[in-house]
Amino acid sequence: MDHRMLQCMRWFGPSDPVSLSDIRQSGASGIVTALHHIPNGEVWSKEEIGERRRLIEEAGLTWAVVESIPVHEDIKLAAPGHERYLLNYKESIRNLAAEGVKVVTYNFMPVLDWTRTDLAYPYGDGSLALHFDKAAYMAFDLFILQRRNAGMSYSSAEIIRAREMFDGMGKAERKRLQDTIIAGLPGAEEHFTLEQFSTALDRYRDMDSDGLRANLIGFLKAIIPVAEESGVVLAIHPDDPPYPIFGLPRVVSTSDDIDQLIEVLPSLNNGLCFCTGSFGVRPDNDLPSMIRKYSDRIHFLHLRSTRRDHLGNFTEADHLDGDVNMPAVVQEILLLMKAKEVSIPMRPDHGHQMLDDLKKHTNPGYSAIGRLRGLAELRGLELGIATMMSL
Ligand code: DNO
Repeated sequence: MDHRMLQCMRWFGPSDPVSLSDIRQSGASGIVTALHHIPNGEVWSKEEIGERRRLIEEAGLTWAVVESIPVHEDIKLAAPGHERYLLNYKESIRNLAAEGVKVVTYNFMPVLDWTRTDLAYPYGDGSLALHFDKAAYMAFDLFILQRRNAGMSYSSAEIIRAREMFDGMGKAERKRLQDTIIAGLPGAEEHFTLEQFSTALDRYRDMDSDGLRANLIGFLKAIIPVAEESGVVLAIHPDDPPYPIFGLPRVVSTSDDIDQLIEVLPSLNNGLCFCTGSFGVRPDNDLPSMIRKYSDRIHFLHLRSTRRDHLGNFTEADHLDGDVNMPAVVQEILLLMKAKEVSIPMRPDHGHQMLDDLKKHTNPGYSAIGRLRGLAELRGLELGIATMMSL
């Protein structure tokens, strides 16, 4: 029997400008979605889950993966009273399992989900890409947010670069940068004003990565047994970008980070969302060997590539271009799916805003055509490799 990736697309729910029928035409059969309208920390009821599942199935698709049940900040901080949110999380998992949805993605990044500084970066071929400019990020941190002790996070050469960047920006550009960083990207359930953002960061003032890791382990110790009982696998999404920002601790950026989580909780329900775009920003993450190493706990795949430079900047590249060696990645995935006789859900992560979508209002990174291109390329790559290797 052939073991191919289960082709999925992310859908943000009924208000997504890309409809389920659009997704059906991309050739994907699985939907990746979340109940974004339920406030962070509250229970996802069986009724709400069932209603969403039916909507997806009526469109001829299946709800393959939850991305994400957000983890309440109080859990990440192990703040007094956070047990209530753990109970709610467990109940949401049981309810999802009862409705047949069994792969749950989440992340453990403090305060912000993924972060970029530019959502419309000219890619050079007429399309627009998502981009992270380290100097712009530092300019925001040092001169707009004016975070206390921010200067200690950077070298003097970096501070000079940030100053030049800041001085070269007009008022509107500064505002756009601020909104891009703290006003919330698709899937991030939080958005902040400058003041709220400072307050949110402040709560982590005394927490280092060991402290955050201990809280993640506390979360997993509470949730994994429930996942095991209900047949649900958890898939943690890596930090994006995979290095500390705003002085916040980071605990899911490298292979070493993952090893530490597995050591304490070896259960295979304690799994990964293997995001090649996030891990791939670090040259010390060897993606094919990580896929081999974690082969039995990769429950979900985000395939995307970035082009990085030595200054810490990165641009989201075409799916088969950039620094990620996608053929090597897909080959490893095919080998592992064959060996384990599984079919892992995959979505083309992000895509450029291109063609007709340039005229439309789209969710940054989640316009239809760019992702359709990504999916088509990845599907072809997979079929080509599988055929050549008789897999
Ligand atoms: C960005 C996404 C993230 C991801 C969450 C998972 O496009 O990869 O928003 O969904 O971090 O919890």
